[in-house]
Amino acid sequence: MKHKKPIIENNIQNQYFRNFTVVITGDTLVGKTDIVNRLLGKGYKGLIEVGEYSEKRIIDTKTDGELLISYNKCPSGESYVKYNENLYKYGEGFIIVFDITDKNTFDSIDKYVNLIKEKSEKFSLIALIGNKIDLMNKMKINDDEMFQKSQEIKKLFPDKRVIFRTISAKRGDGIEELEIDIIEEAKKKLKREKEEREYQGFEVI
Ligand SMILES: Nc1nc2c(ncn2[C@@H]2O[C@H](COP(=O)(O)OP(=O)(O)OP(=O)(O)O)[C@@H](O)[C@H]2O)c(=O)[nH]1
Ligand SMILES: [Mg+2]
Repeated sequence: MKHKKPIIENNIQNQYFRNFTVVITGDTLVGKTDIVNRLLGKGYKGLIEVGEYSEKRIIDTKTDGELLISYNKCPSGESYVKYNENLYKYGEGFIIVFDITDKNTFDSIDKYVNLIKEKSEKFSLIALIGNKIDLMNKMKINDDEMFQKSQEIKKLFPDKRVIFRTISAKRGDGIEELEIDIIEEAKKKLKREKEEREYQGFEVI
């Protein structure tokens, strides 16, 4: 008869399994920096920050202990193409941001979706995010277009989780919901990898 035995915890291995890498991408000035600030609980700064591309946060969940979520902003500009390709490669959750007041940023979505398709090796979540909903009166994209776009992405990745939300980094609308989506996905990843380890026989004698 087989018995379950607790895994001998290896710190490095454990750290790896408890890390979830989120990549935030989208055109310049759509609000990526402000969204990350919000997700980190830093509030809204309304400033363009330069030179800070990766941030981390430890979340203490009741059931799963500590979970490390890293938020990696894709910097804008030609000189960061290689840097961003690397982020795409390791990204597990993607946030594609567009500005609801700027149609060009919406039209760029396909570019980022294609990059995920080409480069990403292990993602499970895409969050399509329309930012600046506080400027509703200047909205340049209608609800139908946004819905259609999210459906297109879903069709392209039928086995992944694709969500669509409109938010305001300025007011904080929709940030909590977005964070819940990310944490849920990170927890699923932990569960999946634990099951894989069990399947490989690490936990069974
Ligand atoms: N009205 C409004 N303005 C916002 C919102 N989020 C960001 N902004 C403004 O949009 C501008 C750009 O925001 P950033 O967060 O720096 O944009 P970014 O996507 O990080 O831009 P890059 O770093 O150049 O790629 C700033 O002036 C912000 O104040 C929002 O929800 N509502
Ligand atoms: Mg920025």
